[in-house]
Amino acid sequence: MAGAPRANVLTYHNDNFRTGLNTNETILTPANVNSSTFGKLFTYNVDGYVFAQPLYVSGVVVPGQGIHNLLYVATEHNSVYALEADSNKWFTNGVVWKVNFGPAAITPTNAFGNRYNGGQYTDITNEVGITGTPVIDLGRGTLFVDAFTREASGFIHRLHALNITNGSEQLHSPVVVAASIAGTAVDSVGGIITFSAMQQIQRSALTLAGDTLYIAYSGYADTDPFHGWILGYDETSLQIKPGYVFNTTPNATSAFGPNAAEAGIWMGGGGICVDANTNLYFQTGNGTFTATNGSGGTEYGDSIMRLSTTNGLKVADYFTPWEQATLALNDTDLGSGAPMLVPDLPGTNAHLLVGGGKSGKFYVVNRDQLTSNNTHYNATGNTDAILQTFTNLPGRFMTGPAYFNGAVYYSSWNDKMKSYAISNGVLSKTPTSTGPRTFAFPGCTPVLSASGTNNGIAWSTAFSAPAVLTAYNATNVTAEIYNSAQAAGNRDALANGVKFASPMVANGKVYAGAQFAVSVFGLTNPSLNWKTFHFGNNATNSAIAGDFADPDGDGIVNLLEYALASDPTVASPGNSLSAAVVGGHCQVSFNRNASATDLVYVLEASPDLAAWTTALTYTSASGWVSFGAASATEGPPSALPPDQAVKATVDFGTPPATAQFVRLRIHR
Ligand SMILES: [Ca+2]
Repeated sequence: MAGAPRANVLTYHNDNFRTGLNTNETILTPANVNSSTFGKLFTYNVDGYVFAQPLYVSGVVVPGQGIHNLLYVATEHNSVYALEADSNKWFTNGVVWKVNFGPAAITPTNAFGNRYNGGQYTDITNEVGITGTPVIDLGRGTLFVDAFTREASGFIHRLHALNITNGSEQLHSPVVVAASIAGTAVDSVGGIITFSAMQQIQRSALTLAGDTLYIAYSGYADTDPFHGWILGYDETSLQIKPGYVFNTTPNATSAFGPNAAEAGIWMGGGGICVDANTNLYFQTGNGTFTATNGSGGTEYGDSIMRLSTTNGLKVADYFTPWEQATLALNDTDLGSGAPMLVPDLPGTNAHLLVGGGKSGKFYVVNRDQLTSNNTHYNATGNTDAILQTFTNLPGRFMTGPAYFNGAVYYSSWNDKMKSYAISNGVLSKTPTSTGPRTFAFPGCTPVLSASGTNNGIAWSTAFSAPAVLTAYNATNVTAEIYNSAQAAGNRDALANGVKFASPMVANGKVYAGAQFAVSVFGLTNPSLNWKTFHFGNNATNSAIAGDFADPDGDGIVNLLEYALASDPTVASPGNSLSAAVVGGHCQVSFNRNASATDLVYVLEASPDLAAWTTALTYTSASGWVSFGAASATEGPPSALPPDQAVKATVDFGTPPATAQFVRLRIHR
């Protein structure tokens, strides 16, 4: 499968619908994800908690260092790491580059976010730096991230645009986040509200739509005054585009009580959703609501919003649950959970949005018109004019949904992994299947991996100490096919968890962030990994994938194709092995497969083809070992795992007295 698609994960939950779905996964299947063949490969220790979902770019050419899949990890210590995604053997312990943006805000603190807990901010400890998931523009080779720093002048949010190859700041970067908007709200001065970094947490994932970068903000533990803000930056100039500032509660005065304004954008770390017409969808937390039909009100607490973006940010539609006043009064944010846009399906109501909130309700909405007859908000009744409302969740919905093959997956607090089939714009009334594990606070935020519509797996991370990575056959989530607590001796144990963490799957690996760590999971046998990549479901069929089979009929058996990083499914007579006399020495070159860590390479010499002596060996554990005058040099990888070719050149040293024969022997 030379043409097997390579996945990138450039934004939270894979796409701007926030489906969490990667359909280019050709290695991991329900058959091989179990604790016999799948597990933790290694862990990257990092300098802070990893709230942001890790991102991933396949095939980055690092100058002078070859081609690599890279993992991008942001921490609450205000660092961004680019890490080798497949092994920590390259670069320095796998770290391609790391940048730090300065001191994060140490917590607990009474300096900000001090409304609850005896005046201490404790929601995110032990520091607040980077919380929202960054976003990558692959065409520009740029990663955008918001960092929160504590400086002599106070607390600052800065937008950084980093070169994904080397971590350097791109042109115009960084910029201090600063914004204002007309309004008469409690914190306004002279009819202007000014963005206050200390009052606003950057919690939700960053969003890129066209050439506009959206960054949304909320409050630290509901500490007033704060608002929901969305700032739309031109990604070239890193300046806010005129008209691209939106405030959820711009005119909330003290007439609305002691907690006027608010309506933050948290969404459990989820991202603003974007449809094909670049409309933005998001949910707001509790706060002032005045947008009763026909009132002209501009306050949108506890609402699902659609903004148009064609001429600045404008409210295009909204849905507010009938009980919004109660939600606001009891800190029962709708916006604790994240929405998802459902990919278009046949039948009626092809354009769906699903999402839930802290009230324990889950909503299915027609995003072309969120409410029937544009009711928006039912001020006098106790029903909502939307497609469907689930009222029977076991707990608060504070996570995000995911999608695969006509089904929605979600779990609330104290809930289980559940899948619901979609038909004609509604979800099945009861789950299509339900998992066995109860997820305590805050529930789980699933992601899905699949090869097209086959081999679907639903993944999630349980927030616990340690965190637990779990996997389910997506077609029927009844059975947990894997969890990281199964293997003996804590083989697969994660670090302690962080709230709302969502794992990420790309190209045969699963990445799970936790406290001070990101762990990398995959097939534990590199040979099985290679065979599955090339032979799919035939990976364990010895007639096709066996070491001494030659399914492409080129005379090179699979073991040698594996060792030399060639494609076993495309006939390529000949191989990368070549010999020459250089400076009077015999030199042999070949492509060693750096992913074949289970193989032993033995270079041998003989004067007569009868007596062979070992000149050099290569093992993953010891590298090249010389048994005499021979030496080896290697270049950087010229291809991606699991065919990670590196050109090895072996010099046999002392000129032979007579003719010399050399050979390469491969074994496990
Ligand atoms: Ca072959």
